[in-house]
Amino acid sequence: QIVKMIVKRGALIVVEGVDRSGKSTQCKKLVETLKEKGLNVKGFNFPDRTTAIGKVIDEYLKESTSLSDEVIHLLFTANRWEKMHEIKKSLTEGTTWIIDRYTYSGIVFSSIKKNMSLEWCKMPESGLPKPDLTFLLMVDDEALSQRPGFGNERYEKSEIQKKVKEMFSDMCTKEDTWKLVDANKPIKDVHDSMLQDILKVIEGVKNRDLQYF
Ligand code: DGP
Ligand code: NA
Ligand code: NA
Repeated sequence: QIVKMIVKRGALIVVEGVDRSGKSTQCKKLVETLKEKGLNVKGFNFPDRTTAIGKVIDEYLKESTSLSDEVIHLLFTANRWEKMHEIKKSLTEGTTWIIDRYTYSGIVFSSIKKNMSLEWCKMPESGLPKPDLTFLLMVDDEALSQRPGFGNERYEKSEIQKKVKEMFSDMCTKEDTWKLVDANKPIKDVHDSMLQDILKVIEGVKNRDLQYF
């Protein structure tokens, strides 16, 4: 008799939000907590600045290089594609991934630029795995102004962040796998609520196939 081992897949969880909304802090804590609970989990942050493409992106963000809007858009997407083989394999082997920024940042940060249509921006993302759950961390403008200031990277300007915030909010109301998170609350409260949602999703996706854009 052949006993077939069925490996339950891991969940693909994405955290989006404006700069300084606490994404990185929450991602780090979530990975720690899930590990403590004995779950297989990995944290990751896009853009991955360590690859050859990532180094060009890093220079672009630091404004030490300039590229056309189309070219940088495709590089950010390529930076996700170059990690995809590893992520997909790992998900099917049962590891949950918590990813700080993904396709949605790609679409939003590019499509707010002049002459960059939403449809064109979405095209190269087609075929990437769809997150099982996407959190949108939202912070009131007033609370945001109390947090440590912006750095001096290309997009760290209030008029850009305002447009980004509006477009993310709009996406969040339209997509049923998105969850709005009130990130004005203390770090621990935000963490606890995100954790509960993630645990439910990990349980729920076990026997469901990964979806693709
Ligand atoms: P982070 O390392 O998470 O702080 O991201 C760096 C910056 O890059 C941030 O301002 C958001 C922006 N960004 C992240 N992903 C993308 C993307 O896919 N496309 C574009 N145009 N910008 C992105
Ligand atoms: Na940032
Ligand atoms: Na546009």
